[in-house]
Amino acid sequence: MRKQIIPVLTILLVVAFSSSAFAHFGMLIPENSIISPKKKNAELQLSFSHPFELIGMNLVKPQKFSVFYEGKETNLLPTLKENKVMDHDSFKTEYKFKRPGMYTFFMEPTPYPEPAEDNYIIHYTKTVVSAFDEGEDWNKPLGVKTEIVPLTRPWGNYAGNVFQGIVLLDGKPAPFTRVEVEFYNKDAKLEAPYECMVTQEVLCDENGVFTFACPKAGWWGFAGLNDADYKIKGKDVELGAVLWIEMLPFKNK
Ligand SMILES: [Cu+2]
Repeated sequence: MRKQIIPVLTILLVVAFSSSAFAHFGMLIPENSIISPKKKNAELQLSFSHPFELIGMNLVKPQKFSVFYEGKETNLLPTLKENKVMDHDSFKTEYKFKRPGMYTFFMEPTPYPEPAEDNYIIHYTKTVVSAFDEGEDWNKPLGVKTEIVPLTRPWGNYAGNVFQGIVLLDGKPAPFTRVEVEFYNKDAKLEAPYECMVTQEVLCDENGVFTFACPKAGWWGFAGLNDADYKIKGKDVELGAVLWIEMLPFKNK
């Protein structure tokens, strides 16, 4: 009996640790967070991935993918094209920014069954793009199930800046929410000195506010995680409020 149980347990543990060691993130990454009049088009990539370790998962067609501009939501689902990110199924689109201002892209994925955690994961994912250096009202919520509302302007930040946001769940601040933070290790040049440093963690305060200083230029993902008050097929559901921001370096003269 023992001899059989030990290998089975070992396999279970290996499976459990190998797939949950790094945090997964809904990813919505545009070519640039600031659009200049010289190049009005930008590609956006939609995926569900481990952004630092560059391990992909398959993303099925999202339930929702849209852009909010001046309070108006436009459905972009019909524009999605199949794509590969980190060798896994994902989507992309090409968006043309016609007018100045702030464009918030939003993806609500189809619930992802995660066998390692025996649950479902839904990451409500946002990113904000400023066209032609403009944008106002960047701290207005979209009004979705859960989201990060920025307290720091979500574009035009220097690497090293502090970023602050509020995690909302059902429109209300979610105190003491755990926020996982990860750097998108896009060109695979970085390695974490210890495995615990792949994903950084901060907690929201009693008002649902979190604070994080981004030490490096590039894309940073924040995922405020809460348990849903419902189940899917009898299993728990992890709700992620995910926001991606780009930190930029100074330019030399
Ligand atoms: Cu994962």
